[in-house]
Amino acid sequence: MAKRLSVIAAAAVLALTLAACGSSGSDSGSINTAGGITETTDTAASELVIKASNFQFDQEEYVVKQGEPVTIVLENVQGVHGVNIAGQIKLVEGKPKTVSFDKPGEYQIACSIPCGVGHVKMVSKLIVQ
Ligand SMILES: [Cu+2]
Repeated sequence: MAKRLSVIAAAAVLALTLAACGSSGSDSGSINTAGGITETTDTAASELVIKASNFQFDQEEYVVKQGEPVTIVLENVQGVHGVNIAGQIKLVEGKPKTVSFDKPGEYQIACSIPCGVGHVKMVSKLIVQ
């Protein structure tokens, strides 16, 4: 009986998870995230290319302008890495994201894919001016 109940519970959790996924995949317009980063579909955006290798990003600091849409592109020069900006924007190679930053400040860029022994050292800074 206990086993049967846990199967039902697992099915319920799965159903909830799938429902949540289905409702969050909006690609049109802007999505406001909690910390002042807005995801946008603006086609006039400039490009910020972040190159990743084992185990670092190609710059310690990347600078963008407040309020200007920028398409963040990840290029894996060596290894397989991902980009996580302050836990708010995550992207991988081949799937750039266009965002704008609502206010000046600094955000941490970290690797989002456990890539090996140097993974935790893969940290850079994004400065919004
Ligand atoms: Cu990595």
